[in-house]
Parts: sequence; C-alpha cells; structure tokens
Amino acid sequence: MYWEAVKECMNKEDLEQLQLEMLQSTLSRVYMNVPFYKRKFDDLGIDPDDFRSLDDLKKLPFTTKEDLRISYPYGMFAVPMREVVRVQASSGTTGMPTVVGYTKNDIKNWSNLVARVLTAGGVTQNDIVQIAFDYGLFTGAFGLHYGAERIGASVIPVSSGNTRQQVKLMQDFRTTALICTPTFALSIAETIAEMGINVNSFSLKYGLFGAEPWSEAVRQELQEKLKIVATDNYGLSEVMGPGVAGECIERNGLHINEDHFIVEVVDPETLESVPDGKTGELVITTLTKEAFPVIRFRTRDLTRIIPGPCSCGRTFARIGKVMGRTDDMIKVKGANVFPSQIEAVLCEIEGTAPHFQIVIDRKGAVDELTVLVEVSESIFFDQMKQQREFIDLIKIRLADELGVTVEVKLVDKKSLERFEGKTKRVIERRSL
Ligand code: DLL
Repeated sequence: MYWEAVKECMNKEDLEQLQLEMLQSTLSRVYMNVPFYKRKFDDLGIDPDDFRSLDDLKKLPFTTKEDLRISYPYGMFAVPMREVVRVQASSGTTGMPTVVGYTKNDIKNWSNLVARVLTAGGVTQNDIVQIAFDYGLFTGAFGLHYGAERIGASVIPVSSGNTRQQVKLMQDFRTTALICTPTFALSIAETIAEMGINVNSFSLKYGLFGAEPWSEAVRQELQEKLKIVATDNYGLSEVMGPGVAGECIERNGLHINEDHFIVEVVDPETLESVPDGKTGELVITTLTKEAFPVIRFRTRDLTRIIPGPCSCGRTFARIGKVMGRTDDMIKVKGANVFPSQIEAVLCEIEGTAPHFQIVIDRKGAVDELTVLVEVSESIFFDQMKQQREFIDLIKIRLADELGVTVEVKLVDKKSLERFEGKTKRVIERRSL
C-alpha cells in the first residue's frame, strides 16, 4: 500500500528531472536568502543559475553541524520569521542545539512524507496510534503525530515515559500501532512481562521505531515479544525530522523520499562518493524545504545505498539500517567499534538481556573498553565457574565481531538505567 503511489513509484528519468528543477530553485533561494550560502557560493565561484545537471551537485560545498551551530538560532533560515509557523530543535547532547523552522508549506510536506512512512509500515486510517516519543522541541513526536493525523488514524499523544501507564493505555485504548524509540519499545515489552499481562490480549499490530540505531536482532526480539511487524524509520531535525526515509513491510532497507531529498553516500575522510552497497557517511540536500533548506548536509550517519529494486514496487532508493554515527565510533586498540555491533552480538546470546552499557577508560596510555551486560532472570549463577565460562563466551563472540578483545562484566537484571527516548550507551571515563 502506498500513500502517494504516483510519486513513490515514479520512474528514474522523471525523478531526476524533478530533482534537477527543484535543486535549481533551492540553490537560487539559499543564495538570495541565506548569507552563509551566498558567501560559500561566491568563494567557490558557483553561480546558482548555471546549474545544469545533477552531477554538478558534487561541486557544491558541504554544510556541517558546526555551520548550523554558528548560525544559532535563526541564521540559516531562508524566510522571514513571519512566515515560520513552527520552531523545533535538535536533540544535540553536546554544545548548542540546532534550531530549525518550518513554513506552513513545510509542515504540509512534512506530514505528507511521514504519512508515506507510516503507510509503508502498515498503518492506515483504521489504526489507533500511540505516540510514545517526547513531545517538545524534539521533532519525533510532532512529526509522527501530524503524519498519523494526515492518514486519518486515531492518534494517542501520550508522549514518552511512565512505562506502566503506556502499557495500561495500550490495553484500554486498544492501540494497534506503537511509535517510539526501539529502546523504549524494549522497556515497554519488559514491563508487559513484569506486569504478567498476556501480550495476546493487546490489539498491537505494528511498531514503527526510529531516532536511534537498532539491530536486526532487536527487531526480532520486539516482533516476537510484542507480536508486531516492526519497521525502521529515519530522519534528523536538520533535514526535517522523521519522514526522510522509512522501511516498507518488506523490512529490507529504508526508502528515501527522493522527490524531496537528494542523498549521497561519501567516504567521511576523502568526502568522495562511494559506490552503491558500500558504507559511508550519508549526505542530504533538501529540495522542497522553504524555511530551513540545507545543501549537502553531512549527517555523520553511516549507512549504504542498497542496490536494486524493492519488491514492494516503490522506486525510491533504499538505505541500509543506519549503523551509527561517525562520532559514535569508539577506537579501541586500533579497531573501530560501534555500539550497534555489540548490541547485535548480545542479542544472539541466550541469557543476556538487550540492555548493556559501554565504559571507556584509560589504563596508562591504553584505552580500555568494558561492556556491562545485564543478565536475564532465567540465568542464575550459583557457581563462580559457570559465571566465568559465560563471560568468556561473550568475550569470544564479541572479539569475533569486533576484531579486538574487550572486557565484559555481568550486572544484575534491571540494574542499568532504562531510557524513555534515545539510549545513552557509552560512558566516557577517560576525561574524568
Ligand atoms: O531523531 C528524528 C526522528 C524522530 C527520526 C523519530 C525517526 C523517528 P534528531 O533528534 O535530530 O532527529 O536525531 C537525528 O538520530 O542523525 C541519527 O544519528 C539518529 N537516527 C534517527 N533515526 C535513526 C534510525 C530524530 N532509524 C539523529 N536509525 C540522526 C539510526 C537514527 N539512527
């Protein structure tokens, strides 16, 4: 099922023509209205009116998160504030947040694109959608809320937190679609089990999860525990929020809304394009945004283009699950480690819960990484020997995946902090 079949299934030639036209008008707009881009284009001798082919995109300058931060709060807006009907901000944990704005038309497009993602994930007008993202400056809740209303679904704007209350509402209101971070969904599943409720008594059918990396193993776990079809959706405030890309129920990559965004995947060091199928940093150019257009925005997210068509019939290109951000990467003894790799390994080991934390410490000149792993209830060690063997097993599996040995410590069930929004996996002790 499609939300806008004509667009979502358009042929490549028409798409490229459309992208070129919209890019031309975006370039003129940012050149005229955003001093940052005028300066950049002038420095590089780029004439926005002399832009003839999509290949010319490569000549354009990148925009970084730092560029947006310097322009705090409204420096990158391309329209006067009287045309801005909404302001949101990035969840940036470090430094200044990035403030983004939307015109009336931007909100309309945003709702539409989120409606596409929801439809692709199975949601229809008949669904009761529980939005358990935090309502506020974060784009997640409002973005998905407007998209779900656009479809005509019944929206329950419960916001994040209060897990038991979420479970009760889910049961009483007969929620059919749950929308939140995968971490919070895991917490909800855990709470359902603790409350002794039979999951078959729920009406849940779909889970649309996003806003942070999550592995295939976590998808399996959520699908089994909540009895749902779980799809992944991706977006970022600087580009729009949710609605940039989303999986269809084939669950094999996220379709990018290419009539609104041009994506490139580049090598984060050389900034040259990498071939389809190869992992690199995702770079996004907006084509229709009025208040906050960005040109070649470096997302820092690592993913790849999945080559070939999808059996759902949508022609928009797909990206693979985002494995993490260039700045999530932890360097240990020369190897590059991503929290999502650790998550995938732990999910496959019987007896570990999908809750873990990574502590990075420095012993002398060497960085040391310790993974704190929660054990599930079913596993109980009365013998030190058994415990040692279990730790060794985890270490071996992690070493296989990561190519480097790391320390492992078992911790009690529920002793690690639970998150209602995005998880914080890494504890940095080196600077302390
Ligand atoms: O997280 C927008 C969003 C909300 C997307 C709800 C999907 C659902 P920010 O707070 O600006 O916006 O964070 C954006 O989160 O650059 C990625 O690093 C990460 N991220 C978002 N979606 C995914 C995903 C929202 N599906 C940053 N998989 C992005 C992996 C994701 N990482």
